[in-house]
Amino acid sequence: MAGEPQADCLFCKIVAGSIPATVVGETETTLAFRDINPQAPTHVLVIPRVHYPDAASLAAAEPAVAADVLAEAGRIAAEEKIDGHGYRIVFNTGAGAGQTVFHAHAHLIGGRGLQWPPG
Ligand code: IU
Repeated sequence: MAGEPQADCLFCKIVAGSIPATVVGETETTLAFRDINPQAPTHVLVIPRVHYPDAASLAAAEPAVAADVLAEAGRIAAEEKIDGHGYRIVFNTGAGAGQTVFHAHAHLIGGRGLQWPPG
């Protein structure tokens, strides 16, 4: 069923607590934790607790939860004090764009200068 945990999904396992993560934020609908391979001084992943393969499918099915993911990313940016210099919220979508984990997630990246366009 849409949104149900998937047995083979790494991020569903992090939500369930069966794989550890350095959690920096928890809400009823989201979980935020530090990326294990950080690309910047702050690199946090904000994920919905429900399983959808990417941000667009999450937003189509459960728009309020997609909004929660964005709001939580903003809250953590302020908490990490990266909001003053600017930060980026990225949803890689599809293998061709670098998506490797097919459970919707926002990358919150900041704490250093960021180039545009991204690679
Ligand atoms: P991507 O947009 O799907 O490529 O992002 C997946 C991210 O998940 C990537 O930055 C990984 O470093 C990160 N990650 C993690 O934080 N913990 C893990 O156990 C695994 C991947 I596997």
